[in-house]
Amino acid sequence: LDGYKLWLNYDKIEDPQLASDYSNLVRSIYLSNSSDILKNAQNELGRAIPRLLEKNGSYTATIQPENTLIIELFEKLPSDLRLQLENDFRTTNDEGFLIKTISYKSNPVTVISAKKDIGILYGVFRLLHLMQTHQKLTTIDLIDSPKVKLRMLDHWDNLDRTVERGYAGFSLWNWQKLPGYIDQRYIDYARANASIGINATVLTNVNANALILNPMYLDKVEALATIFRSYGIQVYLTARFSAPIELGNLKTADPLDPDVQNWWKNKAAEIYKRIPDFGGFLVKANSEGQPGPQNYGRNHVDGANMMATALEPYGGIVIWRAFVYSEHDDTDRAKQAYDEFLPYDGKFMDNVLVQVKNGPIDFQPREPFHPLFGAMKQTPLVIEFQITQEYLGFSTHLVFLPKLFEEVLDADTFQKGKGSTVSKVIDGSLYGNTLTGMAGVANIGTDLNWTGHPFAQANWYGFGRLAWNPYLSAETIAEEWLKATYSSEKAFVEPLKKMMITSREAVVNYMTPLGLHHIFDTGHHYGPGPWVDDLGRPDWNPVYYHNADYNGIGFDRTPTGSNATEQYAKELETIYNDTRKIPEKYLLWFHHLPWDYKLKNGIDLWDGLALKYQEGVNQVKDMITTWKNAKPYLTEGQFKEINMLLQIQLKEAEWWRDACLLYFQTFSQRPLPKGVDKPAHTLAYYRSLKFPFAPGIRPQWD
Ligand code: BDP
Repeated sequence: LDGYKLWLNYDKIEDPQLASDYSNLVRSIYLSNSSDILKNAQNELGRAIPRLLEKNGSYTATIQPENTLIIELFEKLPSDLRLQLENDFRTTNDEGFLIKTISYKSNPVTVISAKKDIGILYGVFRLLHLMQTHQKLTTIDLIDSPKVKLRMLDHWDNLDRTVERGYAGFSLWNWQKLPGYIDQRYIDYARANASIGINATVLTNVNANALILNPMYLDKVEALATIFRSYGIQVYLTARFSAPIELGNLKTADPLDPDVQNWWKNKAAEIYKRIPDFGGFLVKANSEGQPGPQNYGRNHVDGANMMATALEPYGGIVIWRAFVYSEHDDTDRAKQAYDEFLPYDGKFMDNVLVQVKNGPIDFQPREPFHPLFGAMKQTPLVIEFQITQEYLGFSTHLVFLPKLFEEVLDADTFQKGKGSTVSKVIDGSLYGNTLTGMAGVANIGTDLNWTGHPFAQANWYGFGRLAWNPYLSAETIAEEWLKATYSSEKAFVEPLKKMMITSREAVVNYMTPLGLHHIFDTGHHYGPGPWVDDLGRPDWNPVYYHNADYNGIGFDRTPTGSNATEQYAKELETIYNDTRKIPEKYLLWFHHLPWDYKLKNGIDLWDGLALKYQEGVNQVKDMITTWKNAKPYLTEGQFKEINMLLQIQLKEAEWWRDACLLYFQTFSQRPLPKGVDKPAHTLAYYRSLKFPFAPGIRPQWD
């Protein structure tokens, strides 16, 4: 009831036909449990079957003709089963699996098989998901393999257990009680991740503390790694570039200094002695005040390759972030990462990946895709999404993020001709790289329901599913999640699915319609602050991004302005430069336009903007109605919790609309069009609102 079980509810199957079909399927199970991962597969079956079917499955010690479900590695299957499956296994990879009904000694049997233990665990989770979502399973034929190698959660967790941009309580990692005390939450976290195929976790914040690399903390990391390993999850840490100074008493962290290089080599040896399958380092360097190679006159390649050299003997990797924008550079911030990193293409070692945020600014409700995707051809790029809702209403607003992720993944970069989508860059198919990855900044904390908003669980779930298969549609994911979490009733699922899908456009509309961006209040990013103009750096100020004046609004990124459009392939550059061709969702991202500019529907920009804000508010009202109609399928508690959250979302959507329109109106000097509600307060009132204790703020931010 409290949401702790996530999508692994395993509610009783009420439909008698389905229940009897499933009972037949688990009447006689063979499952080898010769490793920790396989034991966890068995545990999961043992947990789920009694709940789904109110009876235990029965198990045999060896494979028998009477078995109805055989779960075993491909190479250990009896030869007549192997023969029937051989072909299928040509297309699965090391983490893939197959669930297939075939025959064994003239009896029908369902086989879950894989090349490696982890595939078996994934296969078991998938079978349970199919039951939980009431799929017909009398004959199954399902082969699935992940398309991306690193499916990774980035935790922005600090050692004091605060979480940067975290809105779901404190950090799950109880550093003080580790390694002695193993919280059941670590296990349930790993189960949830394994159930959707997440196989990597970065435990610590990118704004890193060097202490995590000290032996005392490494003992604790080792304890977590031991649990996560048995669910196929590798542990990574963020590495503070200046750690050799802070921990090693060296005078420098210069990547070309032999003592520094040795320090990292020894550190790697020390870590791998404890954690032989340690994943590697995630590094934020020379970005927002973090130390990096540039402090010593070196560049990102020098820094990344130095660490990669230390990790390479153990098969470890470096994930180097491209989230850079300099305070000394007055180039459009949206252009800086591309300008800085493109010249490094081909210069990184083979065990380096560059991690690029989905858009060129910073996890906005909507951004065009980052121009490095497709452009950086010889360097594997990890795409970084933000699952935690820093700029999308924290964990108060219901926003289904897979819709946003899908938009980015489906975007065509045109960098190798038509059809060069971001997905193909990420899964390696466009340029043939084998090291591939997708990272999501986690939205998970100590809240009972893990993610603060119950529907934010869908964003964790959806991220995992898309990391597994970037070609899945947001609709499919919404449906899977709704069924696994709430109910498989069509009359419930259909309207709720629609609500989830629209929720992303709603937040864009009531916060930053038509390509507006970064107009959030300072530091915490809670609520609107389009008027803010007094921060230390121009590119931290909302006025820098919207450029509203008496003439109009928007950021000119065409050749008459910053010319950021030149960083995209010709095909897109032409479209983005042309107000008649550009999709209106990106209009003010790329163009500064007069208030009376005519939108495609013939109305003036000012009116259109105001109507978009209103549309966002209306969409939240519709979400509330949908939720009310779903009441028969919900417990009182479930209904109430989300109803309260939606009411706050509505209030905040109205706040956004009113505050932004009143402010922009001081420039447009035009009345609100018909259909837009009158603001509840004055602009002075909205500007006076202050939130010194808004959650998730980073400690080092003033
Ligand atoms: C921004 C966040 C900041 C992060 C930074 C990053 O406001 O807290 O440290 O991104 O990704 O979105 O490094």
